[in-house]
Amino acid sequence: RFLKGKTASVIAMKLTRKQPRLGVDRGPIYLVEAGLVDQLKELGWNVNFDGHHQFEEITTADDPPIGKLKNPRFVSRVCESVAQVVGGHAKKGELPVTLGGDHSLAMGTISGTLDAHPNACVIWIDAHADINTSETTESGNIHGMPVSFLLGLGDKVDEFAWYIGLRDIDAGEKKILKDNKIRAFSMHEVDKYGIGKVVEMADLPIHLSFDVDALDPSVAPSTGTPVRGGLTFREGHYICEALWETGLLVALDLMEVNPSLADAASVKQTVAVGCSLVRSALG
Ligand code: B3U
Ligand code: MN
Ligand code: MN
Repeated sequence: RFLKGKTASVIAMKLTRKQPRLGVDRGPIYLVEAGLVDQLKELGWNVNFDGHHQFEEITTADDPPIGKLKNPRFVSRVCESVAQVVGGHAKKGELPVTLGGDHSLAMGTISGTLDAHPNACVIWIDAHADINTSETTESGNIHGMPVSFLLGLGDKVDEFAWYIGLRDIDAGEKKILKDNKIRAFSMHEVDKYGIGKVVEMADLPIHLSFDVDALDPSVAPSTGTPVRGGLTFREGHYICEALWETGLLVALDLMEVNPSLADAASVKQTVAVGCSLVRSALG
C-alpha cells in the first residue's frame, strides 16, 4: 500500500566490526551469490541490485574510541551513506532490502526509511535488544546500540519499536525498554501466546529489521553472537510471511550473517535460511 509497484532494491553492505569477531561483512556477498536476486525475480519483483557498497576502512589508530564506543567514526560514516542509499530507493516507492553485515547498519537503513515514510514503525527481530546507550554499553560495540541512537538516547518515543524473540538483555537495556514503554515480546511471550498473536500490530508502514541471531543457533549457526533457545525455522518464516500479508512492509534488513564463523555446511545452512526469510517477507 505504501509502495509504487513491485520493485525491490537489494543493497549489500560491507561493514565489519573489528571486535569481537571478524567476517560479518562477507555475509551479504554469500547471500547474493546464493542467488537471492534471481529468487526475488522469480517471485515477480523487479530487482535493482545496488551493491556491494564498500567503505574505505578507517584504521583503529585514526578512529579511537569516543567514550566506550568502538570505531565510532567509521560506523557513523557508513550509516550516513546507507541512510542516503535506502532513503533514495524508498522515496521512489521501492522496497529496500539491506543485507548485512553488522546490525549497526540499521541506524542507516531505518533513518532512510523514515525519510520516505515518516510514520513508519520498526519491528526488531533479535536475540538482543540492541538498545544500549553510550553510557549503558558494556561491550562498546555499536551493534548493541542502534535502537537507542534511533530513539534519540532516552527520548520518550512510545511504541516506536517492537521487539520479538528477545532473550539476552543487559540490565541497562531492560531499564531503557521499561522507561520508554517499548513493546518487547520475549521468547516467553512467543511460547505463551504463539507467534501469530505477537505479530498483530498497528496500521503503519513497517520496517522489519531481522537479525539472524533471533533464530536458534541450530537453525542459523553462522552469526557473531548466537544465543540458544531461539526462534524455530518455522517461527522465523511465519513472522516474515505474516508481515508480508499485512501489505505494510516498506523495508527489510537481514543482518548478522557471518560466513567466517562456522564450517561450510553451517554457512550454507545460514545463507539458505537468510535467503528464504527474505523470500517469505517478499511474498
Ligand atoms: N548486549 C550486548 C551483546 C550484544 C548485542 N548485540 C549483539 N550482542 N549482537 C552488547 O554488546 O551490547
Ligand atoms: Mn542485532
Ligand atoms: Mn542479535
